[in-house]
Amino acid sequence: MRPPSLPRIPASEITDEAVYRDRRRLLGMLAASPVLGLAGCAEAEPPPPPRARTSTAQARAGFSTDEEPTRYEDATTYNNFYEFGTNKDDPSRAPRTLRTSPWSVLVDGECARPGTIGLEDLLRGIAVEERIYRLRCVEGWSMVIPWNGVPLADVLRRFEPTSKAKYVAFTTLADPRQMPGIRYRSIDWPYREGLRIDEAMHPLALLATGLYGKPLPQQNGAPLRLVVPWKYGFKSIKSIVAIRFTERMPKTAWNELQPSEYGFFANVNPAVDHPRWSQKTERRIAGTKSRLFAARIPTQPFNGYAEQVAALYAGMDLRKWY
Ligand SMILES: Nc1nc2c(c(=O)[nH]1)N[C@H]1C(S)=C(S)[C@@H](COP(=O)(O)O)O[C@H]1N2
Ligand SMILES: [Mo]
Repeated sequence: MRPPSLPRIPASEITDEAVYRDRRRLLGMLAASPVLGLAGCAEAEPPPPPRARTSTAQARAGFSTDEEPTRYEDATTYNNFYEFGTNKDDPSRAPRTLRTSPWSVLVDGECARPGTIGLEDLLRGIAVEERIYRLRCVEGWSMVIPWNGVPLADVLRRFEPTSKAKYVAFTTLADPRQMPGIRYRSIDWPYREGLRIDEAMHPLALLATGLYGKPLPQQNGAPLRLVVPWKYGFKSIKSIVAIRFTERMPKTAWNELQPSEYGFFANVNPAVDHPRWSQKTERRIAGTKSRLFAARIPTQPFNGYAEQVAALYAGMDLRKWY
């Protein structure tokens, strides 16, 4: 029986806990039987993006939401960063072992100016902006986080991608001495993500260096992480050490692990449920009340950024390309 002093945990929270425990258990199952992970085998390439591009002139103002932000404390203690463990509080409780300075990023592939570049040089001359974005995790919870960062497009253009650059692949550091979670073969390290080039060049896509006006803490992906607010959170890869322009769709960590559950595109879509749970609603962790009492709210197509990004997917079947 539950001791009377403990608060009752709302059903919404239980569902959410169950979901991420389930997601984590999947990793254990897959690790035990490597064959399962290959179940989804090679898919056909998706159709090319539509010609009509979202114009860069589209106002950058108005990108930030005025919804109630998440507390700094919640955004920095309730994290997914499996390199530091699979519990939500593992990344923030882990010793500060990640060496974030000096930090360099290898940029290569289909571009005219490949090379390894220090973080300061990578960002030099690009104004840091604040963007208050919704972050929707595939597990069914969300936050509103004020990020500081630079448009991804401004950084990518420095390397002069060629006409063969159809995708951009990103890689996280995978150093067992700096990241205690790496010794568990949960994910096939290093964590990898990718975007189609037009997605990467979209003005909403941000390379974040900070949140709430402070440098990124280790648990949020210091010193450099992606933020793609219209996609499920797993696309927003942390602690990036490599960026590659590719002609083919790159392999990505969660998609490789379970392709039927985690698509390459992973656009937030309340109409397409995860095979094991609904995506129609989300638990919004925001404001001053405990996250145990977070409100359940409807999930919006493209996480509320449809006006800005829906054109990128014109003519694409979003049920097929989830
Ligand atoms: N390298 C790496 N990047 C990652 C993850 C991870 O485990 N490893 N988790 C992803 C997931 S599932 C989410 S929801 C977001 C969470 O970002 P936050 O902890 O800053 O809120 O980071 C994403 N980026
Ligand atoms: Mo996530």
